[in-house]
Amino acid sequence: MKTFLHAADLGNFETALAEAAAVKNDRYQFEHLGRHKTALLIFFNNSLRTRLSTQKAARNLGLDVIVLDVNQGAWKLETERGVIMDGDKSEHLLEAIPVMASYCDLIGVRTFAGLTDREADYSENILTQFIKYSGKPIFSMESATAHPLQAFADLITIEEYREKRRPKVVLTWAPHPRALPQAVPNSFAEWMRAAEVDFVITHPEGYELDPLFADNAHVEHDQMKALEGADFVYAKNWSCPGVTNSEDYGKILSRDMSWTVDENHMAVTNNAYFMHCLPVRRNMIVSDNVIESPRSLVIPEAANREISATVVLKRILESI
Ligand code: AN0
Ligand code: CP
Repeated sequence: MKTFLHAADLGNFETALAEAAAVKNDRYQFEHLGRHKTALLIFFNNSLRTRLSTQKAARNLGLDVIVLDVNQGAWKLETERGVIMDGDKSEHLLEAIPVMASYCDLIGVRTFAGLTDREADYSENILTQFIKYSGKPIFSMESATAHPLQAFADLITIEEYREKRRPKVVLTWAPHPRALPQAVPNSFAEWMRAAEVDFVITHPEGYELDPLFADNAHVEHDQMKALEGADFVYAKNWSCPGVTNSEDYGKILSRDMSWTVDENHMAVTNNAYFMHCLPVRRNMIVSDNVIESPRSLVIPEAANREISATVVLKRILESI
């Protein structure tokens, strides 16, 4: 594996899930693979889970790890070519990428969507430059449009907890005070469409996800109707993807608190498990009672980030 961005990069899900189960059973069994190799994890944005779980995964594989927080201690980076660099940015990504690549064997990048320029975000303009100019395998740790390490951990979690062969999985939009990227719901939709589940998306009008990720997915705008009989409820806020109206890209179109997942919502499900990638704002996205209930999977889901990252880094190490 040379890049990890889309579900297709992982290949067959059954094989990947079997590998995840094997890794979970003995997470150090591939420790030899990373010997004398270094993973560089570059963060343009904040992180708790991705930062910790990916470092842990790298160590499981015997890798050395370097973590760089670009905004804390490094030079401010210009990312656009042709700019006269007379502002506060001291270094260009076009020099920084090959320099950083010279110290490592594989690179993880966290670079959120700017949410102002749809075309720049959906072309993954920063991650693409890393792929082009580093000469090293690149994996997304949430880039502009996708969060595949999260989606893989979600898939592993659903596989572990499903009580029937083909569970009903509902992705529901929920309100949030700030405009958030579409990366998590994009990847979740992409992965669930390829998984053995009945997948339904529910959101207010105007929040349609990009067909690149959600093409032909079943969308039900009536949230309560969508949740009926659900086995898994996956809540997440996202800003307007600008599919129906590109001028609304990155905007907050709804603050409707009736979408907050509470006990009334869970009551119409098939005693569903509750999922969220975290960090989560309580009583905006989900009520205290639901996130604290025995059916809440948010902690095991986060723990599975170590497993998804171990499988992905293992696959990369096997290819270099
Ligand atoms: C980010 C997002 O919604 O993409 C990260 C989630 C893993 N969330 C926030 O910025 C709150
Ligand atoms: N779920 C997730 O990626 O969390 P962090 O933003 O804390 O890494």
